[in-house]
Amino acid sequence: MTITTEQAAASESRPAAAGISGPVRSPDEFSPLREVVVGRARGAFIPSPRDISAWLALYSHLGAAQVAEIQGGALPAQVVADTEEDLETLVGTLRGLGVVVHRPAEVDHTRPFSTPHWESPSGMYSYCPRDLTLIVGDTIIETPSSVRARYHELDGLRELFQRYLRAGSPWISAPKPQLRDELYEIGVDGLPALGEQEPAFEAANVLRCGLDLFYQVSSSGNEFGRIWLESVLAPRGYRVHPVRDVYPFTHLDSTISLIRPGLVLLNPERVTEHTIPSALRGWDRIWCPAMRELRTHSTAHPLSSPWLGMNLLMVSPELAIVDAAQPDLIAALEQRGVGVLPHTLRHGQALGGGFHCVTLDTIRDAPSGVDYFA
Ligand code: DAV
Repeated sequence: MTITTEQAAASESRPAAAGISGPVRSPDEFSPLREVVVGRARGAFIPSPRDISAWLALYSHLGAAQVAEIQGGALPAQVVADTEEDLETLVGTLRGLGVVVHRPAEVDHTRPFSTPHWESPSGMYSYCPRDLTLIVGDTIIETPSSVRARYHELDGLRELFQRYLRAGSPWISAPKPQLRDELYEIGVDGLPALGEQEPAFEAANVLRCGLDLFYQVSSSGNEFGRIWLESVLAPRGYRVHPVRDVYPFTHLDSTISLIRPGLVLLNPERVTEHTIPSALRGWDRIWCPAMRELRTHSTAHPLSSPWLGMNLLMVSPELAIVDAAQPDLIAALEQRGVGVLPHTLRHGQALGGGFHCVTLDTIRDAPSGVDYFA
């Protein structure tokens, strides 16, 4: 029997045997979840803020004298063990709901590397798969993080993305940033800031809602990064809405959470009536109740604020995975008819990642190209 070129091409584009149900398809933050990546803690290394890109990303609210006292380093064994256990519990819940769960391959983030412009004494972690990869509809987009230590972080997801590519998913990357010293500025306040020399942003600066994306301009995403993203997505019919002057520090997902079409959760310390992105003004709002302090402080310098408690994962428009330590938020969601599965990440604040951060939804049951703001 002879095989035609078409048949050969078709067999090459079939999902490679293991584990995936087809190409990626995740156009929003809330449609029923089918496939997801859950991060891991093993192999993590917190980069030293002596590197200005790490200072900017992790401690940009602290002055030079304070960061001089912060050592980077491997996580204490107990933090790794607790976190692996909490992530396993999350994986068990998701699998119990019928969701296919992938994990990043093990990567040793303690290894140094360099480019012609700088040396990084280490990598960082595979704890937050949300941070560096943006799934927009059927496409995998690697984003240009401004953090030198994160340059090779996606090594742990390469094999998975190759499987999706074989299944037909376009997989692209922003121009690899050079991350030269000139990209980082020291403001008049003595604190580091992200410049505009080249496009730089992390995927977690973005929230997706069908044809609309919200892009937070902050120390982890510059205007040039927004321009690059728009250059790729606008010709495909997407609108990229800048979110400015809301939260200068880092990602968007502890400031705004899209719960379901027509319902948004807002951080009352960061967003006001005047700064709600105009596209979301017609939606019902939940102003997030004050956060209870998270239980474990495994470090003097946590990588995120207590607002990490509003960093939730929507499993469907009716079901959320939320920090068990935030009963007021859970009650507010339940009042709006959103069911909650309370979960725990004991060291989430220390490691800078809640349930949205530690996951990357690759397949949701959603039609593509929905205009939620028509
Ligand atoms: O402190 O609100 C959380 C970062 C989540 N990716 C914060 C930042």
